[in-house]
Amino acid sequence: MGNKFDDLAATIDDAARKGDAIAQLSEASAFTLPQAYDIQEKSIGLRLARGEFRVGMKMGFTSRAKIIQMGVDDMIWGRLTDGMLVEDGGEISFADYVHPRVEPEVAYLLKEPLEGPVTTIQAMSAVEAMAPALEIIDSRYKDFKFTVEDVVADNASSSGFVVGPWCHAEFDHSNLGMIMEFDGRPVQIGSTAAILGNPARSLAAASRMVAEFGERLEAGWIIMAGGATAAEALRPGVSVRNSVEHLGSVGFKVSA
Ligand code: OOG
Ligand code: MG
Repeated sequence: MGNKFDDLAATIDDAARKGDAIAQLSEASAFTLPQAYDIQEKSIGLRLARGEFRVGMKMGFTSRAKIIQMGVDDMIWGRLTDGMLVEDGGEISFADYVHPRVEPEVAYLLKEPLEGPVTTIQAMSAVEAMAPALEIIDSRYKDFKFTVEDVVADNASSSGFVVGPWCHAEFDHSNLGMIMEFDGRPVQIGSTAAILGNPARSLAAASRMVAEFGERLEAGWIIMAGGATAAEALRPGVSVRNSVEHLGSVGFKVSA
């Protein structure tokens, strides 16, 4: 039945569900970036068909630290569903993942839709609130290595996201210090300034980038601005916390 992209979407969805590493999809036959977003849409479609619903989107490679760590120099985005949401203070099971990593982020909650190219001011006027956040990324590819097309097809490595307390965002949050701790020990220290100089720029970029694929950011959606620092490998038993200046903190635990 399905065409080649349906098959690739099913392969990546299976790998995510089973927590099994697979070879990069493009090794078998190359596809373009627009085709990679098509595979992503189809694989998320399989999650939606199982009853999950769309709750937002995530930006990737919005900081130098992430670009350098992963060797991919293009901003990318992925789709977030309710099935990926991990409760603040909650626990995840290491066995559900392939080789999970975590990175400190901030998240925006939209009160109005955002469509097409917008300025950062326009983007911020659609924001209800912002929050400290953590993203759990888990590439389905062996050794966490990929091309830009492969990582886009793999929903930009999204696996889980944790959002802390929401607060109003009508203040200059372009340079807030952030500390990510493992068991109370700092493992990454950064600033929201690492995210395109101001995470509001990531939100504006999100609106522009999804429009290229016929989407808009919807009211009620959560937008993850992208990792401010390199990601850290998770391990069983670790407690993770991201504290952001003025915003408070968010955390979760990996079960032993
Ligand atoms: C791709 C996802 C990048 C970010 O915040 O930059 C990302 C990856 O690093 O596996 O989520
Ligand atoms: Mg991220």
